[in-house]
Amino acid sequence: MIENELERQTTHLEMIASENFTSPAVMQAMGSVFTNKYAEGYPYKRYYSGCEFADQVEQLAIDRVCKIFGCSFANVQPHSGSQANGAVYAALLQAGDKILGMDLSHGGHLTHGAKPNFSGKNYNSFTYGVELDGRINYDRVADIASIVKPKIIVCGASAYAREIDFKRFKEIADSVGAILFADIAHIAGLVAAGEHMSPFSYADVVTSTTHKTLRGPRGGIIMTNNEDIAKKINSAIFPGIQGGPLINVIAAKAVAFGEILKPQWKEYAKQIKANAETLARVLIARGFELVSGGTDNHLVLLSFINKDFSGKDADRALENTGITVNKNIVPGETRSPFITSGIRIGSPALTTCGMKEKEFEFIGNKIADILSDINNTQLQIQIKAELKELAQKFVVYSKSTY
Ligand code: DSN
Repeated sequence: MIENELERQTTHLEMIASENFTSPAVMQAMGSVFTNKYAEGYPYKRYYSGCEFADQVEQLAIDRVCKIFGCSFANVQPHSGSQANGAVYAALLQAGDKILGMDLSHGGHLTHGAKPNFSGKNYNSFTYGVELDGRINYDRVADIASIVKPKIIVCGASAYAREIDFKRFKEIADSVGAILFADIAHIAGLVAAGEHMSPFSYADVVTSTTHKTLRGPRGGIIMTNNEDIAKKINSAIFPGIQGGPLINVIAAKAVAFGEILKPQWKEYAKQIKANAETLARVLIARGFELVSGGTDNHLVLLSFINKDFSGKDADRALENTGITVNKNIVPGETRSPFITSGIRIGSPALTTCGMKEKEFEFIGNKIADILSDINNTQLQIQIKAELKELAQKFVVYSKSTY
């Protein structure tokens, strides 16, 4: 099954906006002997013996991530982005407190207060969204905040193609005395390179996953410049909601952070944006509708709200040709979350493979060909062969990579 997955990853075009290809060094660290070690606690303050190397590796990950983002405190133990967000709430809120986050159907995340999620069950959650133009209207967010008076405002998104104005969010948070919490899971790799506004001068606390644009192992991180918040976050993660940290994953985070600190990272982040922009330009030129009319970051959100096929249909047609994306709810959605009226397409993984504007222009035109004649299975078979050839020219892993 692992060999089959390797084959799938090297013969398909990976365009899920939240996925990426880690380096073999990151995978080696994840598969290292650190997987055997229990290390409850924090560096140099553990509950088990034999942690001297676990201490060094966790401290290295902390030091590197603080250097990347220019922040003072980091917790690198969250097993995922959801655990990181859960720890922020546990550290700073009481059950029933009000939180204000971006609506899931407008591009927010489950953990930003969606009702089926713990964040919507344990806390009194309210939402803001995007306007008909697909963009956040900050004046409207300010109005909602002034009525709700939340204890925390969450900014950050999973399916929003435009730059997030953290400065404006801080003004809104200050106007109602709220804590500002930025979840930069999707854009962290761009922030690291200065290719997206940084939240660190504005937000009280910042979380991210480590496996999206940061191109590390699956996991989460929490960062802040506030010592008091940092102490509460550490207690919320352990012993609050997690047990033993995954030191092998923390070692892999340290490797990934080391890669981000290299000068090539800036080029990678710039290319992610250039590739997404190329994709947006081609799809618009071919008559497709993009939520917000374009992109400032690593993704485009294609809307079929005015078409007679759904996000699910588009997802399946693209999968038939070897392009992996995900169906996605769009603003003003009329179909169910299992069907949807959109697809989200991202550039980070194929940019890691070395693809540039030329390849994204080619792929954008193929996507347009497929979606313009969505039931033409003959065409899908023909395009699949062309795209497989392209994918195999840009593989990042060899047969011996597991
Ligand atoms: N599942 C992630 C994404 O695809 O954006 C969010 O956690």
